[in-house]
Order: sequence, then C-alpha cells, then structure tokens
Amino acid sequence: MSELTLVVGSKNFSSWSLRPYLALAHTGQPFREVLVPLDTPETAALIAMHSPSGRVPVLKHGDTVVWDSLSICEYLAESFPAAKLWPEASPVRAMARSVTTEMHSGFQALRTHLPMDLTARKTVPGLDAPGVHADIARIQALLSGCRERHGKAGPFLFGDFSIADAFYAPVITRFVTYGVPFRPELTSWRDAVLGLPAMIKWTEAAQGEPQLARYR
Ligand SMILES: N[C@@H](CCC(=O)N[C@@H](CS)C(=O)NCC(=O)O)C(=O)O
Repeated sequence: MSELTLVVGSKNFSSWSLRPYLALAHTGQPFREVLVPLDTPETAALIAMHSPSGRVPVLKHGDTVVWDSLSICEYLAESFPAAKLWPEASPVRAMARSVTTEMHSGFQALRTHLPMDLTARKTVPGLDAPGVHADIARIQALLSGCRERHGKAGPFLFGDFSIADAFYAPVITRFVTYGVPFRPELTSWRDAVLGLPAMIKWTEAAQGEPQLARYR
C-alpha cells in the first residue's frame, strides 16, 4: 500500500493543518508526518518542496499530492470509506458539509482577530473587534443546532466523529485561548474533541515547539 505523508505547519499556530491531521488519525492508517516551522526565513522554501500552492497542509499518497485542508479531508473520506469521515445519511451528510464549508470559507473576523495560538491563554483587544462577536454567536448557534438535531448517537457534532469536528477543532482551541465561554450544551462536545488521542498528541507537540517564545 502507498505511503501516506502529511505535511503540516507549526502545531501551535497551523489551524489549517490540524483539521486533516485529526481526520487522517481517525482513519487509523499509519502515516508519516513532515513538520514545517511557520514564520521563519526558511518556511517558504521548505513548503515549496512539498506544496504546489505554497501552503500547508499537503497530503502525499504514493504519487498523489493533495493540498488544501478540505480537499485532503475529502480525499481521505473517499480513500478510506470504512472510517466514515462523513455521516452516512445523505441529508445529514449535506448538513455536515455545509457546516464544514461555512468554516472553510467564512468567519473572517474570528480568523483575523483570534488566530490559533493553541498553548497560550490570553485576552486580546481583538475580542471587541467588529464582526468577532457575530462570528462567535453564529458558530455557537450552528454547533448547538448540530448537537441538538444530530448528536444523540455520540458526543460529536453528528454523533460519531466526522470531518465537521475536525474543522471546528481549531475553533475550540481559539475559544479556550481567548477565554470565550462555551454554551453549556457544547461543553461535552468540546471535551470529546479535546480528549481525542490525536488532539492530545498534537497539543503536546505544540507545547514543545521551540519557536513559541517569539509570539509571547
Ligand atoms: N485554504 C488553505 C489554507 C492553508 C494556509 O493558509 N496555510 C498556512 C499555514 S496555517 C500557510 O501555509 N502559510 C504559508 C506560510 O506561512 O508561509 C487550506 O485549507 O489548507
């Protein structure tokens, strides 16, 4: 079987990389990881060795190269159907895709003002920036709706773990970092995601990253 390699950015900061990492870990497939430290003079050259877009994450599977976190997750869902990375029922899958792509292409204020800084705990003026409260309110309402309508069978947004959970995992870390309160109905989901073995492993690696001090 072809080897799987996931190229990721610094684990403390690369929200885009965390998503396919969680999805790939969920498939149970063995994979190699290449970590490119972000924001160094060598970053662009190192990423260019792997990525046609000049960005991480990138997945290599034999001769196949897939870039962009959503494309990678879709590729994994197709390649490893037994992992059930999307809900099985078509209407639920459509909902999960909508939730996922809303995160992929939206929430600009949140991205700009509350960047992922996984291991930090801080308050920032960004919390009051225009659009941030609206993004937070929309995310919490959206996720509460998923849990209420589809979360009966398990602790994740659609019961079992899916790509939607992977896409909102970086949001959980943002809320924790910046002290954004979770609605009570979302705390068990938050804890389920933070308790995933892959999430724990990623967080531990982020804690050990050498370039961390430059951001504090
Ligand atoms: N839409 C892309 C965005 C990827 C992205 O922006 N990655 C950042 C790191 S989190 C990157 O590679 N930046 C290049 C750099 O820092 O030089 C995806 O979903 O994968």
